[in-house]
Amino acid sequence: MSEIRNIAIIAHVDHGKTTLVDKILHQCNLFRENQATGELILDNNDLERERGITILAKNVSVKYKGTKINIIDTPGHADFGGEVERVMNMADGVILLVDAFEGPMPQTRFVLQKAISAGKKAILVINKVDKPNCRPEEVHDSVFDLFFNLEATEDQLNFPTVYGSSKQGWMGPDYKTPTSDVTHLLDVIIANIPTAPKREGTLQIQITSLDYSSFIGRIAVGRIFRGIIKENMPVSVVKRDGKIQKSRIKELFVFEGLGKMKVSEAETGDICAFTGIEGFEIGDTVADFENPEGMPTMHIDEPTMSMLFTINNSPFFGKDGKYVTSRHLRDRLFKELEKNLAMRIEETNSPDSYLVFGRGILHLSVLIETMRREGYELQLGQPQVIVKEIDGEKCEPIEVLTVDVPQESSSKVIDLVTQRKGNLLVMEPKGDLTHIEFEIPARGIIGLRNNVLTATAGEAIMAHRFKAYEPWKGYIPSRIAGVLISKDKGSAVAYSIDKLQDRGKFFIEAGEEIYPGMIIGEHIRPDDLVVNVCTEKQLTNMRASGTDEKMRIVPKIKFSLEESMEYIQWDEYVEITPLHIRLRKIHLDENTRKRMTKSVEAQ
Ligand SMILES: Nc1nc2c(ncn2[C@@H]2O[C@H](COP(=O)(O)OP(=O)(O)OP(=O)(O)O)[C@@H](O)[C@H]2O)c(=O)[nH]1
Ligand SMILES: [Mg+2]
Repeated sequence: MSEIRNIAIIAHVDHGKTTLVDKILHQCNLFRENQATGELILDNNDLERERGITILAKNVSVKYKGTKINIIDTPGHADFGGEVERVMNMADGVILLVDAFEGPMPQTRFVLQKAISAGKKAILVINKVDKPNCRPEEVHDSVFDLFFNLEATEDQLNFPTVYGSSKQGWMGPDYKTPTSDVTHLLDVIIANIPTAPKREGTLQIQITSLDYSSFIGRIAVGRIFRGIIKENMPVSVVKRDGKIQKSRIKELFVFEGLGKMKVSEAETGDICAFTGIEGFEIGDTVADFENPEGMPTMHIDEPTMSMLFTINNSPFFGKDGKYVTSRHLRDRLFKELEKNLAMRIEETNSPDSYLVFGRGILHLSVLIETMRREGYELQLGQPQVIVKEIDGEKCEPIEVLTVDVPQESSSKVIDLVTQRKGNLLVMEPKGDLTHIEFEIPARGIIGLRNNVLTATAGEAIMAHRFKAYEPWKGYIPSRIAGVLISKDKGSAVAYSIDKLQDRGKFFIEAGEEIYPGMIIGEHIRPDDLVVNVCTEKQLTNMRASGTDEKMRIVPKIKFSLEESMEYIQWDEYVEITPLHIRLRKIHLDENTRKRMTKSVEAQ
């Protein structure tokens, strides 16, 4: 039996975790010469590839100098932080990766804190030392301070540091002397991360994550804490509430390379995947059939945000979607619950609408984008943060927000953030940028990114992370600008758009089909304006050609799905179809809208 090391790679978003895991896999010769190996083979679903982010944690495994190293690649985006905390349970140590320019960011702090309090040993990798303006020494010092502030033990403070460039495929002891591969890091892992202990006794595995296959369905994944697991073995499942269910393991797998290998038996310390347990939940312990002993329950993240999902009832419904009924919507959402651990659904008074709870805008937008691609049509209401009553007081989620901007734009950023009840905590130079930290209600962050990017000509780098629930901070101004709303149904005409350009910026272009009540642009003033852009100009007193050439229409503003979700207000929807993302007023009729606004204002 070989030795096993279990290690999780943790970091802020985009610091290079997946690239590093890829390079380790290559190094350990998992790819035959002729095999096509695209970049980032690990980010293997479509959305992960397109966006260049990891959404789900993944297990891989390599053999190095006779030792089996199980590596868990984790997502860096804050919305998926709960996943990182959970899967870290499977590891005895972590690689904390930090970008040699950016240094520790909000999510670095969050994941490191979890690792330290779970007693994990860490290896620091300062990555991206190939970046021209990087500052590895400063970054090393600030990471050391971070360990210290997070109350690391003596042993944890004594972490080894490795420098390198995942992208260039090397890791070494010194950032000024590139090596030719990543073996140095592998050696540091073997030397510093404890061997997975072999505990004898009856079986204990806590189900920590799940894998999903469209053939088999849900596959449980967990680390064998004690004992041995065999295929077809009868087991007892200890549920989170202590209830015991008799069951039987069917197929058993361990991780090998990028995939899973079917085995008849797996030993203590290894990470395995298995089928056969009906209706399992994360945190359940798979234990001995006769004398089951449960393991301590595991913390599972609560949702922080909700959105109304409703069927599409716009005048254009069903034009390009395959699945448009409330039945379709309901079935698809409930199916998602099987594998989306941080999601919840609540029914509403209407059979057409569901409240969907998630961990943030990105968490929900990944689901929505997936549904679009599958052929669904739906509409979304304004995202709402989850407010709680704590000791009789109304409390809301507060986040830590960091913004790195060129110095000349810093005051604009501070203005925008303080308008939304943000509190300035830190402001310091960082390379040729200014690093600013705030505390701000999560409500205030929705829609902020767009404004900050506009104010800084796209140069700001923003990141935020949940801190705590705190007493309600009071009124926060919502979107300042009103919108331009279409009066008519038809095809937008260039001439009419041109005439209205001084009224605002358009979200549509000539030739686009629009309907009454659809939001087609942003008004330069705070109130909404109903406009008609479907009429052709009167050709009679003008020469038809000639004048057209004078039109200079500003290109339309094109929102991403997330930007649309953050843009809309309480009386608006985002309409999602496989081919279009449209914004609209919930009440398409102008008079109904006026009545609604009056009655809301009266309240
Ligand atoms: N210059 C430079 N770029 C790198 C390096 N490592 C990764 N990158 C780039 O950084 C970007 C993010 O890399 P990923 O490996 O996807 O980062 P990640 O940490 O897995 O990101 P998430 O999973 O979304 O948290 C990609 O564009 C990489 O090419 C490096 O050593 N140097
Ligand atoms: Mg990744």
